[in-house]
Amino acid sequence: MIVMGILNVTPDSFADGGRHNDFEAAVKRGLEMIAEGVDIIDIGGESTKPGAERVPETEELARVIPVIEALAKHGATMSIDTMRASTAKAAIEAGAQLINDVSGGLADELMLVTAAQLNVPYIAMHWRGHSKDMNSRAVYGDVVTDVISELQERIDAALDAGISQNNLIIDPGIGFAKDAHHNWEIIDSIDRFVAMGYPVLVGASRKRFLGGDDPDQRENATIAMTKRLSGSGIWGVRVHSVKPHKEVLNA
Ligand code: PMM
Repeated sequence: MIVMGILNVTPDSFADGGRHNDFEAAVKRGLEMIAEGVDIIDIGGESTKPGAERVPETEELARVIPVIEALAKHGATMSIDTMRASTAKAAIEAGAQLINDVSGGLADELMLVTAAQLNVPYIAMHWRGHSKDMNSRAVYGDVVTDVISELQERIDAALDAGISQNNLIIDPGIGFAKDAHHNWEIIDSIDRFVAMGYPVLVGASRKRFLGGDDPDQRENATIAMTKRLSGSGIWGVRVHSVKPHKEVLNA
């Protein structure tokens, strides 16, 4: 199972916001993750925490592109965490190898066709709308069935746009338009997502449903989550700390 390390070059992400917000700090953290054995570094320039406002494209590019260029020189494998086709394209050209789109192609109508043209792996996450008001969209009949059918629609749209089956990765979108109960139901039924036939990425790291008010204090629960998921057939976990996850997976 792969470990994707989170590198948010943002002032306001919920767990690491402000920690790697300048070029030097971001590159330093990226190099640390490489030393810790990270498989993919996920670089983002726009916070998606509940309530977050959008960041202009120029600002997003200014945050992520220099960091991607610098880490590419060190041989890093990187994904670009963006909802914008233009940012995805610039990031791939700067040296990133995968696109991680939390909106699954819904936020930018050019995203799917751009990912198809770039011919790189594309992570489609389950999403119901921008962070500003996503909590009000956490209404489901049966959450697992509904998320699977909405993800299937995104898979179909991605394939229609020309993304190859081999390049598609899916993600149930833990914490996106979902309350704690929804998140746990998805974790408990992760085998149903694996059965959809695509590699599955899970991003539970330090999210609120793991308990407590301080994201840093959710680290032990995050490591336990990785261990719990390790036998489930998922492709990878997206996490803030890398070393403990590598250790628990090798234990
Ligand atoms: N969660 C966040 C951001 N990007 N991408 C994927 N594929 N899956 C996730 O669960 C996910 C994501 C939440 O914000 P963070 O970057 O501060 O963890």
